[in-house]
Amino acid sequence: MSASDIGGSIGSGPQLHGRDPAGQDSFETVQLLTPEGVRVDHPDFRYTGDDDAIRGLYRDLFLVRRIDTEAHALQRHGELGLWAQCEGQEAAQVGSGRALRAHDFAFPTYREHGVAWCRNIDPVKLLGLFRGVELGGWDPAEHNMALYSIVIGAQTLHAAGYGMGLTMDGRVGHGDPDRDSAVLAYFGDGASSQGDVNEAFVFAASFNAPVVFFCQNNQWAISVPSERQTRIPLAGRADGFGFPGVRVDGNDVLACQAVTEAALQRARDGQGPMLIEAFTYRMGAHTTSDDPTRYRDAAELDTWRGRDPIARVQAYLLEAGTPQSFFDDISAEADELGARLRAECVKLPEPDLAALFDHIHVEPTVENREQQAEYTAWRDADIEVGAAHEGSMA
Ligand SMILES: Cc1ncc(C[n+]2csc(CCOP(=O)(O)OP(=O)(O)O)c2C)c(N)n1
Ligand SMILES: [Mg+2]
Repeated sequence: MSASDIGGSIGSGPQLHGRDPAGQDSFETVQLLTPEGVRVDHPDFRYTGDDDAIRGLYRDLFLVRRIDTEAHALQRHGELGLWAQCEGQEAAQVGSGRALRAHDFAFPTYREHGVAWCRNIDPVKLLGLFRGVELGGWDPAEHNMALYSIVIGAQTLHAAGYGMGLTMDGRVGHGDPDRDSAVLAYFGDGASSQGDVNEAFVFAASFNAPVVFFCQNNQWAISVPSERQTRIPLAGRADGFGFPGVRVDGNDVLACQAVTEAALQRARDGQGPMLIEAFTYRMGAHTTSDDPTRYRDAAELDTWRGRDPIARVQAYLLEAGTPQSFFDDISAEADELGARLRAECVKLPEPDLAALFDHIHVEPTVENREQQAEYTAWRDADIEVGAAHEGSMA
């Protein structure tokens, strides 16, 4: 099976960036909305929504960016220990996230704030993890989205296993939209070098699992550029594993949604895995602990600012006659969301550390209970010593 079976093909495509040491620009890239906001046709992939749907996507993109900006500011104010920005990757995340159906399941990394938004996860829950007061933040079964994975690539194996389980449970290939399901596994260009990711590809291919592997190639793995991860475009790797690979303009929300919808449907229909490489750019730092000015050119960032995923949707909508009041309303909604995030972040409750022991196994072992008792005895003694010490100082 090759990429051309589903529409992706190797050929000349739009030049999307300046650095090209690995021949990256020679792989066809699916694009349906240009950086100038002009809709273009593709022979194999079509965005089927109307302008109202595109206005909905604009709202998603705009609010996700506000979540990211607010969380970044909260970290700088000392309210979060860390934040991993998704600025620049909103289209890849919202486009793919909106392609999911309610009963599909997503496996994210730590940067998929736009996907969490599409899975109806309250962004305050994202802050809990980065504030260090939550072990995860949400119930994966409630949202059909796993918790963030900091262990690079590990979630792709979980996704492959979950996909194999869907097949065993008879939830693939019945032509029943209420029953057939697929899995969307996110990972980065750096993660593509991990053994876990390659093992997940092998398992998913061998068992024809309904898994769509969605690689956000944001061109950096902390300070390591993507040309140190691969000498061929990442989408081309799929061929070696026996499933199709398609590269999509990751800053084009329409193309990301159209390609992911096609791949998920293919998986639900029982045609097995597929790799999507969303070619995008990490506009921010790796995390708030990183300083990208030490390893990348300011000019590169400027080039990619010109391909902003939100600006092109706005340009299209303005040209299509969307009134300014629509954009003003979304902006006001974003202000409200930002204010809520700031207010609720600082009110997040401190965790009861003794409860950690409750979550190690479904049924706690005798050892778990003993350790919990030992911890609470130590904690309470410490509190008493502290209180006595305070008393003696008075
Ligand atoms: C197994 C493992 N190895 C190393 C790390 C340290 N680490 C954290 S992020 C990162 C780079 C990941 O890059 P990429 O996959 O491109 O994702 P991005 O951060 O660009 O979204 C590394 C090496 C880790 N978290 N887990
Ligand atoms: Mg990366």
